[in-house]
Amino acid sequence: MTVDYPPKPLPYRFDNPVLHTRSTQPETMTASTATSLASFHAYLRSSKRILALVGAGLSASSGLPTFRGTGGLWRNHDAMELATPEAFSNDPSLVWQFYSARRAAALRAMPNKAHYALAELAKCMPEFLTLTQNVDGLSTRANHPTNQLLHLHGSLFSLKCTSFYCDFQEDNNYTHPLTPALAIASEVSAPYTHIQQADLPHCPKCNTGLLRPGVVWFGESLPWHVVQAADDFISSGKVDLILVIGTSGTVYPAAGYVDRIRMQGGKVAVFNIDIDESDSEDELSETESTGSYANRTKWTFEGDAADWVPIALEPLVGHIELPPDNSGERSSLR
Ligand code: BJW
Ligand code: ZN
Repeated sequence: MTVDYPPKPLPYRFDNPVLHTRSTQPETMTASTATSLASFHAYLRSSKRILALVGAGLSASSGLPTFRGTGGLWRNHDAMELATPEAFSNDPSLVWQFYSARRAAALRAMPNKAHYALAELAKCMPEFLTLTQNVDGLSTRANHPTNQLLHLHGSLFSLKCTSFYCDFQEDNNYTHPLTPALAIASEVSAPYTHIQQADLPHCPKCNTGLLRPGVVWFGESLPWHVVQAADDFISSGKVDLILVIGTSGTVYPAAGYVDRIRMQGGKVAVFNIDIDESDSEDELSETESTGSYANRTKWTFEGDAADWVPIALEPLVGHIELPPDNSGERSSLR
């Protein structure tokens, strides 16, 4: 069975109170936020090279849970504890059900306005690159140019053989469920049932190896060519600005890109539903009335990234609307 396109909206999308309780809606912007936005816009217009580091918060308003904090549990298991090679080797049935459920949820989710705003920025600015930690495929479905999008942590829709002797890897596999037995993992509320190893996905090349999701787990190296491409971009000229969108910035090496850009003299803009004190304290006060950004090294935009990112990028990308049939690019899923 394959998932239908356009995907059907999830019943809980957009009305999950957890996703929006702390959102500062841009329409209720304070005067100081408006001034801060003006100075950000001025700096954005002057920026020649921009990097975005994005995390799970980018896809939160598309209905996909984040890893840490509320929503970071899957059937009472900490998502972080399932995202390890040890968890997979101890209980491949449990870990495959976790990933099968996430594949199904990602296929049903729709890109939001922030995915589209970043895709538009890439189209109008060749020296813009998005480093995504997300594995959900939503940036690709928002038609983000693929040569300006690096997947640091792989993809839910890539598969790899676990056999030491086999090099099988498949990208862009959107089949759901991958085996009949994994159909039970489509609904989060379904009771957990153990699946025999023989009924989990197996390698079509060697016919013996168990397949695993093509994502990067803790303790594993990030794909070499992806790290290399990010390094090439950073070392080929000063990056004026890094947009840090919906990430807790706790996982390395991804989180390290922010300091690397700062050390080059680049400025930082943080988009997060939860801006902590350490994020906002080093925002220098500026000549607010003139919107000058000269002394400022950081901007913080507290609220839903899906609201804020399109507003922040508007001077370069124009007004972002969701496409009428917001199922993402079907062609990118084939
Ligand atoms: C919103 C919002 C809304 C909510 N709008 N915002 C240096 C120092 C210390 C440790 C290390 C180090 N270097 C390497 C390590 C070890 C380790 C690591 O970083 N550990 C830390 C936990 C300390 N790193 C690794 O192991 C990495 N490999 C590596 O470095 O290899 C070399 C090496 C090997 C061995 C030893 C040493 C070095 C690999 C890391 C792989 C991470 N993989 C995962 C799972 C991917 C597969 C899957 O999806 O299942 O990637 S873990 C998970 O965390 C996932 C995410 O991509 C990643 C980051 O999470 P993210 O996206 O930031 O999500 P959250 O939930 O943390 O945050 C969401 C944010 O959004 C929050 O801030 C919310 O407030 C916000 N938000 N709603 C805006 N609507
Ligand atoms: Zn194999």
